[in-house]
Amino acid sequence: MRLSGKGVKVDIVIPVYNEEAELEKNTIKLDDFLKKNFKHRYSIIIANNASTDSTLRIAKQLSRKFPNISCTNLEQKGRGRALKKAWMASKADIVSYMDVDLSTNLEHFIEIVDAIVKDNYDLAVGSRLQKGSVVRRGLKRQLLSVGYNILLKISFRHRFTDAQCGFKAMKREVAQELVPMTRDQNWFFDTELLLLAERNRYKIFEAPIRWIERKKSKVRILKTVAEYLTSMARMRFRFWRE
Ligand SMILES: Nc1nc2c(ncn2[C@@H]2O[C@H](COP(=O)(O)OP(=O)(O)O)[C@@H](O)[C@H]2O)c(=O)[nH]1
Ligand SMILES: [Mg+2]
Repeated sequence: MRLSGKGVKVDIVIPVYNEEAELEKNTIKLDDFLKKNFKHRYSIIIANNASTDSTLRIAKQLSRKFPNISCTNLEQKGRGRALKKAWMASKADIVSYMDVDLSTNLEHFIEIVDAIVKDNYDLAVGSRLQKGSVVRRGLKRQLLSVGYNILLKISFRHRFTDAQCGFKAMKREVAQELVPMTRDQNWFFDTELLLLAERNRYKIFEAPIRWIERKKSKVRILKTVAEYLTSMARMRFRFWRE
């Protein structure tokens, strides 16, 4: 279904885990940016789980203070879990998310939402691995990301270039259909969602983005690589079976 340009509402989820240092500053920065530059109605939902610092307290304060900001909370860890909960509860026309460190230049948010509203794409996501992407990132993470996406391509022969970019938007009805098909509650959720989207013939727009990474990361590399490999194998078997 095509969205009509008028009266579109967008939900932007910010998944957070122990982000007391950046949460307030970056959420306000995002809200200010949207107030000035975004022509649709929007709401920012901070989706916390299992934080052991004052993230939840800060999220609650922000949601009391700013009309466009609210928060959700889950006891169990996992970024996928947080996104699923927030998206499935959404009543907006478009659901989206971005990492709290705002690694992706915010101008791209307008671009990916336009791709859905104006050009009728079903999903629109950022890519750090396309011609035209500008990426400042640690060498180790960049190599892992390239390696992972090559391996994925060999296994699934899909068209998208960056499965794991923390910057994605889609029609809510698409999320409503795809999210219940996903199994992962953690990082692989992003890959799973895009593979399922392509398999179900949804149109995916990829924007080459400007990505400047902060130094600290929540990703535990070895554990996550092992999780990706087993999840990939599981997904491959699932697609063969179906
Ligand atoms: N809700 C939730 N968010 C998480 C969890 N783990 C990481 N995040 C968030 O996911 C986003 C990306 O994390 P980051 O450490 O920047 O990952 P990187 O950019 O891939 O190194 C940040 O907004 C984190 O706070 C989690 O268990 N639950
Ligand atoms: Mg990051």
